[in-house]
Amino acid sequence: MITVPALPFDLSFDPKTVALIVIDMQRDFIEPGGFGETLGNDVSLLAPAVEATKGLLALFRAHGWPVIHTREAHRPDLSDCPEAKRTRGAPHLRIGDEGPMGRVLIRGEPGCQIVAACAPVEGEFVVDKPGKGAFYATELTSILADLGTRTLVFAGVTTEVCVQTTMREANDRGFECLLIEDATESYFPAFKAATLDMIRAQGAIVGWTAPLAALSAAVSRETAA
Ligand code: TIU
Repeated sequence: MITVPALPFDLSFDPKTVALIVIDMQRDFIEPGGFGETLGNDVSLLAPAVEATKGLLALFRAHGWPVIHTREAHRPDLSDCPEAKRTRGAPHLRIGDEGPMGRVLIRGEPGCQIVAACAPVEGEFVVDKPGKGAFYATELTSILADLGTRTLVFAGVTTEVCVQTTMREANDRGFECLLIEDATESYFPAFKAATLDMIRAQGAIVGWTAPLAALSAAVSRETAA
């Protein structure tokens, strides 16, 4: 077992049943000209999550533990994008519109791709999801059942939207969830802080949080033993 000094208390997991899920580290959210910016956000606020996510990916790859990437990605005909989502807010580009990185949040378009530093490698799962939660209308449930996953380690963007939604879905399905604090960011720093608090409140009501360094050190201690 690996025991991570986390909040609100230590989390122990069996490395045979752990998986990493990296939520929506896409150009559309992280780079200028994409969906995040068209919603009026300062996308540079998400940049710090890239380095820690890269480190987390390296840790999982070094141990051969499963990695799942998600993308918020709609079909080109928008048949999986309800009007309630497409017409939300007053962006200058809506989902499906042609922008500087191709059609916004559409499968296969340049903006929809995961940023190069966190790109999937051979053997990793990539799940395209039409919603905020990664379990809704995707194959994630069966992927995790096949892997025998019990503990999910989370990274990605944005903390209070797709990351938190997916953590709550995972918690309802019986997974233990650990969010890596420096591998997630929000366009609203106060929302990130509040989300971390909400997740671990009431005795880990949704899950645990810890910095990457705490997980890495715990893994090194156990694998050296
Ligand atoms: N707008 C925002 O903060 N996030 C999203 O729309 N999607 C994700 O979080 N991936």
